[in-house]
Amino acid sequence: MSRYLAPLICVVCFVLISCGSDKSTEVGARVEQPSPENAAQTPGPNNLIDAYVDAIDQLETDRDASQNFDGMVRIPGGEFQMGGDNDQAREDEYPKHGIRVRDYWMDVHEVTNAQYLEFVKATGYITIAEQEIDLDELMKQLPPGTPPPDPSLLEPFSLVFRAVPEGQPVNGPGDWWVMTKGANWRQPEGEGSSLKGREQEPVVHIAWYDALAYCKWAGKRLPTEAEWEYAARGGLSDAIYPWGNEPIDATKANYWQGEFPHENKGEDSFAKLSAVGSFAPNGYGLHDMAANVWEWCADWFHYHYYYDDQFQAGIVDNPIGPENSYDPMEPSVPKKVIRGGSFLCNDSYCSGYRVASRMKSSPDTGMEHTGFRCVRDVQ
Ligand SMILES: [Ca+2]
Ligand SMILES: [Ca+2]
Repeated sequence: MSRYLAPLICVVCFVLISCGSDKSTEVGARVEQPSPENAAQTPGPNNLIDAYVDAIDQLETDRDASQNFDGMVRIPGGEFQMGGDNDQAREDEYPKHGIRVRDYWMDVHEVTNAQYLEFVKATGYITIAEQEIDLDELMKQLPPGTPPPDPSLLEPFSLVFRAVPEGQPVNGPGDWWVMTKGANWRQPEGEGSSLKGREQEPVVHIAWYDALAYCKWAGKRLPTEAEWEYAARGGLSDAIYPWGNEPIDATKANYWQGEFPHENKGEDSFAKLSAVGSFAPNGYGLHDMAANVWEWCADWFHYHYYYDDQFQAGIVDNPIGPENSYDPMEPSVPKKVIRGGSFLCNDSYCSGYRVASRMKSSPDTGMEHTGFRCVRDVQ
């Protein structure tokens, strides 16, 4: 769900949901227009996107941070087959196709609250979830004549998970995602919550632009989707999970045990986030490539991207994703790729912790289950 579309649901009786676009991995790159197949329907908060990009442009890369390789591992480049490996794979994971990536450095952990705090202290950066909704921009997206929404709907908010009581009907994500005032990376569950004792948990409620801002300061970038999957596979060929083909269990990752979205048994000791590195690393020394939090990638999400002609012609070097976004579930909303699953995933719902599993989200929207990790080019 896009941040600017969530309040609309409260104002008018039509549902517009989800997220935004840019194939370039260059920090601060402008968001491109959506594909022709959805352009006519795409709402255009372009002034807002300009503001997000300008905020990133104004950040300076920190000299010390940009030379710090602590907590990173060099991923040896190579070839692999990208795409689905078992019958849980969804249509957008096919066809499998050959990819070659160069060497790169990657964070061994998801970016933590402590790391993001260091960035914010150094720069004064304010995340999107901490900002009020701009009434003028919101009104541009409403039908002419629509009365302004109640001012309370313009207050900063983010989306927080709430389990659905047993017996209550479930229609979709709107049943368990709650617009929560005051929820942001500093207050993950909203007003009254804090980061005390949670410094080593992954930072959440981070929009794609907020992740990009951190990357610029740290002299890093977001991984491409191909780099992310290559790294998640940890040197294994055609395996389902970062650890191989053994089914997931409570010793392997922080995911959801029980019936989603009703009962989380917490057999892995974590009902929500776990401190990064609480589970064993994969073959490249990377922790939590399966679950804990979804991780932003640089690429636009396009449902049919794997059918791109370039992939049919042979092995492709270092792909950077499609030029446009397309999600058939929400064609009006451009989205970026997120990978790896979260503490909310289980086999009955999304199995997002499979290395090939693809998901997507609006780049202006942070959520309680979405964070990121960074990569850096080898010089
Ligand atoms: Ca768990
Ligand atoms: Ca993860």
